[in-house]
Amino acid sequence: MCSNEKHRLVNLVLPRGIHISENGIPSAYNNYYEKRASEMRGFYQDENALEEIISKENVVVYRVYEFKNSENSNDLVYGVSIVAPLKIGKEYNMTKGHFHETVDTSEIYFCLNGDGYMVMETETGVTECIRMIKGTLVYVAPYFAHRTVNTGNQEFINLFCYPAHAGHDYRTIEKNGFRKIIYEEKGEPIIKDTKRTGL
Ligand code: PAN
Ligand code: ZN
Repeated sequence: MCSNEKHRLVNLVLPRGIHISENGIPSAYNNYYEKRASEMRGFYQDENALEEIISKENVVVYRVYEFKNSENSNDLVYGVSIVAPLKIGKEYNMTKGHFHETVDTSEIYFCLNGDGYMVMETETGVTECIRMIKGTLVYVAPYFAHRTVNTGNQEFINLFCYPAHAGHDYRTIEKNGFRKIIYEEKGEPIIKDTKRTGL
């Protein structure tokens, strides 16, 4: 079978161009989700500070707009995540973070706005925290759990793209947390070890 015949046998997904405006919202997407403060219980160090935020106004802490066409390994998922500028006690706001279920898949993030970090670690304790400002590209290598942290005072907006068969394992981080967190000290973000260091 020649290659131009192959596509007739599968459901053909058409190429697509979208526009991402200044506020990060793509002109088209087929999946949207948001996390409110109440869905982040157990993720931040200061539980009381989180409860205070929830009781005042259960704010949206981050939003994700994406295109997901399939879970095929030859396909890509792409979209934008927007992390609100917010501190929970002294800790900067962040995404939950995850390993990919297919743990040897990688991902690209490209910062469109704001100031923050990509916090990454492997199961065995190799850690990397990379500062991201507008224009920074981060390659999240295979085997690295990853989360974005907003250390600035604007929305932290990132474009992401990953293989469609990657899948998400949230359980490991939910249970163990990351080994590094980003805290505010004297008005500056610092990277701190959590109780969970090493293996
Ligand atoms: C991103 C993330 C997105 C939200 O699409 O899913 O930034 O973060 P959480 O998934 O940790 O809630 C990605 O890394 N996908 O693989
Ligand atoms: Zn990911």
